Amino acid sequence: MLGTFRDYGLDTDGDSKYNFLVIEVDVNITDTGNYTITGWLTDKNDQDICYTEVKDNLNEGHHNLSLRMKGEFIYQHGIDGPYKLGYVTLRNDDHDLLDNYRNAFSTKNYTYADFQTPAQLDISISPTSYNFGNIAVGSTKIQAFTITNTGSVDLVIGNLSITGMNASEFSIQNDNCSGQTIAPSRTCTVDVKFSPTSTGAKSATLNIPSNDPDKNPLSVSLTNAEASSTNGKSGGGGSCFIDTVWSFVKKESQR
Ligand SMILES: [Ca+2]
Ligand SMILES: [Ca+2]
Repeated sequence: MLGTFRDYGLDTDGDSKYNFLVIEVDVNITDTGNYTITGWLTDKNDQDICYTEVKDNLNEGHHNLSLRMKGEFIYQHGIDGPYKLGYVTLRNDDHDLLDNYRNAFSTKNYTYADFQTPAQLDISISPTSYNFGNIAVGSTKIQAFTITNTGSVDLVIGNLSITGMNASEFSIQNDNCSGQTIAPSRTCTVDVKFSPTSTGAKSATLNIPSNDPDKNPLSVSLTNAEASSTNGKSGGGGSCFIDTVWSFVKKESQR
């Protein structure tokens, strides 16, 4: 049977923000076995925040188990406490419902900002695109790019690559980024070399895969002077985006 409850905030990484709201549950067991306690956390208006469970093999007698509610969920919910254990259940190995309570417990008066800010995965690069300008056939130009971890957790970078129409005329050099783990606010650098083998508009894309879910891969446009002047002429003062799409459509239709 479920007994009394207590709560406290638990900071596991020393940044003074609670990684967990822990609700301790006293439980009285009459038969030794495996048990699961599941708790649903709600705000004071009965809106769900998250749920968690704790499983353990318990001997007959009194025990104290901890439900660890993830702090990030509480922060994201954005409502100050007190929070409530809106529903809690005790089940055995056969999933039989042995005990349950609604609105079992109300926590202390936390504010949501007491809890952990969600981890942010953010990659950025400078420059965000590059035009190598007018490079004669047979000569080369090298441009450096700096990748920065602008998030709050480690950025894991995969293998950089160059793809696109003229990929073979661009190459990656001095790659200090591929396969590296970049700490927050830290940077890595990579060079891209452009060596045109013929005249005309050239374009390719530098691809940077990483664990940033909304920019994977991060794409950097690589062009030369002819590529940009082609786009400029065909547009007649229209938007660059439409010019680019139109020249792409034309190239596709010529195939
Ligand atoms: Ca913390
Ligand atoms: Ca991101």
